[in-house]
Amino acid sequence: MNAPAPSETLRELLQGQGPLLFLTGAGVSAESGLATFRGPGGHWEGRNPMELATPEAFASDPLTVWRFYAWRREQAAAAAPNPAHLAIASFQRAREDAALVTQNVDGLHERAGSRRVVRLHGSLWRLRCMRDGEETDDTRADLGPLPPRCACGALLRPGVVWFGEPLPEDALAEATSAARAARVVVVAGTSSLVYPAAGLPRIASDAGAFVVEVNPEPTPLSDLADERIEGPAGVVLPRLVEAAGIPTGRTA
Ligand code: BJW
Repeated sequence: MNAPAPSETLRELLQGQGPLLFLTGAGVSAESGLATFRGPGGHWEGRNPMELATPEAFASDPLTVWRFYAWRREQAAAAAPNPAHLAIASFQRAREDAALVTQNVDGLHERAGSRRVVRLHGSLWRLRCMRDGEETDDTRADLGPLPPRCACGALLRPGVVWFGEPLPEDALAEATSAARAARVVVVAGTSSLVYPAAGLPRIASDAGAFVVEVNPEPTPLSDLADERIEGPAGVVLPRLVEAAGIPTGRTA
């Protein structure tokens, strides 16, 4: 797949020192076979995921919402990290000052080897008790009868952030400070429609960062971006990492 090469300005910035921020969305996992939210194939049993990813949907029909998330867990467990995830992990290994903020809940960045992942929208692999809010890790392939229940008898819910819910305070604070500090921000695979995540590149840009958008399609961020690289993240991100002089382990 063809994609434009990074500009000379961007190559120099990538080779230089100074904090860099990757901000990722569902498009980064598309080449692992996971559907994006707003793209083709995003519907589940004919339903729009945006109608299921709400506290209201869960309150009125926890079983259906849980069936959707059990399916998402299965899909994510069966998927493997792709060259985009691996490239970011290589960059972070080589450069201590590279931050990764993701809206994804699939765990593929972690499985690619990224050790420092700021998760803005939670994780498919965390469960939260509806009675006391306590969260636990749970990577079981089979959750048993749905909807799952806590040992205390209360309903469990997925440990993700739905529309209208606040983002985890510490993650949002960390992401905002990484945006303010960044010299370069690489925004990959997000429609840049969902706030507050979509506001981070503006914060970075206002603080002087060079903003790069990696996406086959234009988004509301495109006009603000200093550089747009139209192409799939799995092709473009390894090239950016190579442009920085960091080996990605790729042979082609
Ligand atoms: C490729 C590719 C390839 C394809 N390579 N690219 C300010 C203004 C307006 C509204 C708001 C605002 N502030 C807050 C709001 C409200 C709301 C919001 O943003 N609404 C907008 C939609 C208008 N935000 C919220 O409600 C947030 N909460 C909040 O603000 O709380 C405030 C509060 C404070 C105090 C008390 C109470 C409240 C919460 C947002 C939660 C979002 N949750 C979801 C579900 C997570 C769980 C789950 O996964 O099921 O997060 S919704 C969904 O959208 C998911 C995603 O993380 C998120 C973003 O989607 P993403 O990743 O961008 O995916 P897509 O599908 O949209 O785009 C994919 C892109 O990839 C496309 O561009 C493709 O072209 C591209 N692509 N293949 C590279 N190979």
